[in-house]
Amino acid sequence: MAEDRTPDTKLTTTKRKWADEGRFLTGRVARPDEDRLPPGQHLVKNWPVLDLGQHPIIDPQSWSLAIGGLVAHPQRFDWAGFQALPMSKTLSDIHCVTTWSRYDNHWRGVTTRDLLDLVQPLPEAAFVMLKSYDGYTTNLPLADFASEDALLATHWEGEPLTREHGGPVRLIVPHLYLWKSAKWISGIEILGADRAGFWEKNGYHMLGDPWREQRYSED
Ligand SMILES: Nc1nc2c(c(=O)[nH]1)N[C@H]1C(S)=C(S)[C@@H](COP(=O)(O)O)O[C@H]1N2
Ligand SMILES: [Mo]
Repeated sequence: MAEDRTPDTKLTTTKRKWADEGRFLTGRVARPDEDRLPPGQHLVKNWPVLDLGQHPIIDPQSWSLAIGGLVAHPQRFDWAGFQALPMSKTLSDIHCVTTWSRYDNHWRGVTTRDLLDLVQPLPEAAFVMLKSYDGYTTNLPLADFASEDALLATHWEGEPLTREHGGPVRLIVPHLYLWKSAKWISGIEILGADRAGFWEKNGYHMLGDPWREQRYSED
C-alpha cells in the first residue's frame, strides 16, 4: 500500500494503487502498424448502426447514470452532474464482430478511470455489468473497462452523439468488439464475479478481444 508515501489526492492514490497492482493494463498492448486491423476485419469509412432495434428517446431532464455494486462510494449522476465531470478527448479505432472496423474516431466524454476514481472500486471488484435504456446489458472485466482509452462518450467527431449511435451517452471500449460498448448507458454495476450480459448469454464471448478473434464462446 501507499502509507509510506506523501499523502495525495484521492485521484492519484487510486491510480497509484492500480499501477502498484499492475491492474488495468490489458488493452494497452503496443501493436505494430500491420496489426492495426484485427484478423477477419475489413475497413469501412461510414459508421454502421447495429442494435436490438429500440432507440430510446432520452430527455436530459430524466437522464441519469447509476454506478454501484462493489464500490466504496456509489453515485447517481443527473445530466448536470455528469456534465460537470472532467471531460477528455480520445482517438481510437472501433471493431465490430460483424467484421467491419473504423479507424480514427475522435471522442469526447468522461473517461472510465475518472469515474472509477470517484466511486472507488473495492479490492474484490473484478467485473462490470453495463445496463442501458433499451434493456441491453453487456459484461466485461473491470481491467478492460478501466483501460486508458475507454470513455463514456457524449461527442463523436465534434458533434453530440446521435440517438442511433447511443446518444446522449454511450460507452466506448475500443480494444474490445463494439458490442461491449453499451449505447444509451443507464447503469454500471461493479461485480466480484463475471456474469453474462445479453449477447454473452446468446453465445458471444465473455471478453471479446478482436486480436484473438474472440467472437463466440468456445462451448
Ligand atoms: N444499449 C445498446 N447498446 C448496444 C447495442 C444494443 O442493442 N443496445 N448493440 C451493441 C452492438 S451488438 C454493437 S455492434 C454496437 C453498435 O454500435 P453502433 O450502432 O454505434 O455502430 O453497439 C452495441 N451496444
Ligand atoms: Mo454487434
